[in-house]
Amino acid sequence: MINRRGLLFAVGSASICSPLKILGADPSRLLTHGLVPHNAEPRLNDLVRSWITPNDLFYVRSHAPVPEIDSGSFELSVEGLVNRPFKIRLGGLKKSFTKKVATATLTCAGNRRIEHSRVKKVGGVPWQAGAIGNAKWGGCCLSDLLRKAEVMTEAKYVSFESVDQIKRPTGVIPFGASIPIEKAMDNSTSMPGALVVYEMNGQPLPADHGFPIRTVVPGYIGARSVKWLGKIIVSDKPSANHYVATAYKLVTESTADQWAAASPIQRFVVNSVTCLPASGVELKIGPLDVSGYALPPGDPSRTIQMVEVSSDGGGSWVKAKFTSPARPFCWRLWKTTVQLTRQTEALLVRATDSVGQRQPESVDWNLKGYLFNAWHRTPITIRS
Ligand SMILES: Nc1nc2c(c(=O)[nH]1)N[C@H]1C(S)=C(S)[C@@H](COP(=O)(O)O)O[C@H]1N2
Ligand SMILES: [Mo]
Repeated sequence: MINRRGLLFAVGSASICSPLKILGADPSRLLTHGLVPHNAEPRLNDLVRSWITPNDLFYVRSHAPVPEIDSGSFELSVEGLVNRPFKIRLGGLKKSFTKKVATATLTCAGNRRIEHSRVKKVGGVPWQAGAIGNAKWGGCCLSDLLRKAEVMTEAKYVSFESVDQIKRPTGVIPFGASIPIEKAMDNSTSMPGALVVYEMNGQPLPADHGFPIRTVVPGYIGARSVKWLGKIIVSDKPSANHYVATAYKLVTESTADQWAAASPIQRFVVNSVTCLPASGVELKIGPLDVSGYALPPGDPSRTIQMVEVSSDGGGSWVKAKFTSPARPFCWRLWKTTVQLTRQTEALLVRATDSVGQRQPESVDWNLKGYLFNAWHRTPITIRS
């Protein structure tokens, strides 16, 4: 499929038929799973180049077309179990609340789904390992907005509602999420529990990433970071939105009982991926430079402590060096050199966090292919 910027690489089965709009991400630099709604991820060799992911290389996951919003008149509403509900424009948000810039990794719960599908086929966007990125998010602390609104004592959850329009078999719905009130109000560390964001890496939030306003919830799966945010609703219950009540749960069968019994996924899990070399390449016997990313679990007290790579199927492991800091909620880039032998069939990588929790060798299959964090395997061929 050709567009005016050159070749598009369609890696999914999604058909690409709509005219292209450049909306922040650069489709010519991304593997495109679909254009409307836009779903795309960077190639792993591009992704591993910098600790901060440039906006045009940041994965995009949208369930509907980007809504058209006039940022001058657009109002964010804070409502529900609060004494003083209010509405605020982008200008007001910038003026009335202290600006906070925080670095946090965003990752889709479906990252690495394509590997999950090899165990047994799953539906959904067939993500490789690029549905992850690390950005400097600029905005204000959700807790500051909630304090201004005066949260009532009955409050247990804070829900986010978007203004996008997602077509579902049951009708058109907005995207939604909710987080516990403790997470929403958390201001205990240098990292706020949640941010109301209007800047990404020093730029106004690109349209694809939620312009003019989105939430970013450090440590939680990407689905809790709601783009094109229209409402913040304080409640005594979690959101009834489809993306909280049904999707983003770990189930093995689509039965009403299973959906009801499972709780919504919130935190992401410890993970690591080899980005270089690419999967399937032909290489010579001898030393090989390897690099990639590792993600701590979304727990404020944990960071990445160790990354190990094996070129002999897990018989021996080489410890990688880190090229970025150990921080909660942020990925950590690593590199090392391994020896390839005639027997090498693949590279394996596994990460361990600061309390000694190691990535599992394999994971239980789930229907939607979420939270895949088995040891990452890069098959290679030895040149004879
Ligand atoms: N309004 C809205 N917010 C959304 C989504 C969406 O489709 N609509 N997708 C969610 C999902 S599943 C992910 S992984 C992240 C992706 O954020 P990004 O596109 O900025 O990378 O946004 C989340 N927020
Ligand atoms: Mo996602």
